[in-house]
Amino acid sequence: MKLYYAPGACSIGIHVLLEEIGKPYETERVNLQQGEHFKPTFTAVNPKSKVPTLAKDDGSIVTEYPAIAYWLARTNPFADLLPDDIDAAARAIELMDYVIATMHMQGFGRLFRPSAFTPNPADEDAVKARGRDIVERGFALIDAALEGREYAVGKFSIADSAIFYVEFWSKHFSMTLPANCAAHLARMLARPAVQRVLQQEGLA
Ligand SMILES: N[C@@H](CCC(=O)N[C@@H](CS)C(=O)NCC(=O)O)C(=O)O
Repeated sequence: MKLYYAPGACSIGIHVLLEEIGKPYETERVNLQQGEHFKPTFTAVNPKSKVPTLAKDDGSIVTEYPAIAYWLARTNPFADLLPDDIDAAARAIELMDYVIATMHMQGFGRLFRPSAFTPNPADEDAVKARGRDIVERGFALIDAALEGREYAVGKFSIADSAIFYVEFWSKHFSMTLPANCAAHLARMLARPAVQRVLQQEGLA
């Protein structure tokens, strides 16, 4: 199994899941700043030019964070990354999808790359402000979901890996996380798997 990743990108959440599973895997760094993800060696693997991308042992490829996380959880049941209870499992997927589709793609997307959301450079500050609103509203919802819980659905699951990467990103934009999210981030940072990933990605 090989994970294509970029340091500190959303792929960090999948990297954490691989460390939590604990089986051997390879990593290949993709330099997004240098546009490596648009070069033929990478587009031959993932024509969508995105990380995370997972190459399975049989050579087939899985893309899209929720699909990779779900596949890892289902193929490694001993790691207990998705609850057996169907309602709790649906809740974990619901939270993960909200983090990725809304907070990341709509919110942080506007903050990282406002030019992708408007053809007019003069509008970019307004785009960023809208991105910040989406992210802050998202953290308020995640904070409520975490009330009285250490992890999103009680025990650690694929949802926490996604919540972790947006919490981690909040520091780039000097955001103050609401209390339950701040405690969740601290809890995640204390997990040995997360510490190993931060070391491996050069972010410790
Ligand atoms: N919908 C994708 C989003 C992945 C994504 O946006 N990855 C970013 C890094 S955090 C990326 O590869 N960006 C490169 C680009 O868009 O040029 C998923 O769920 O995996």
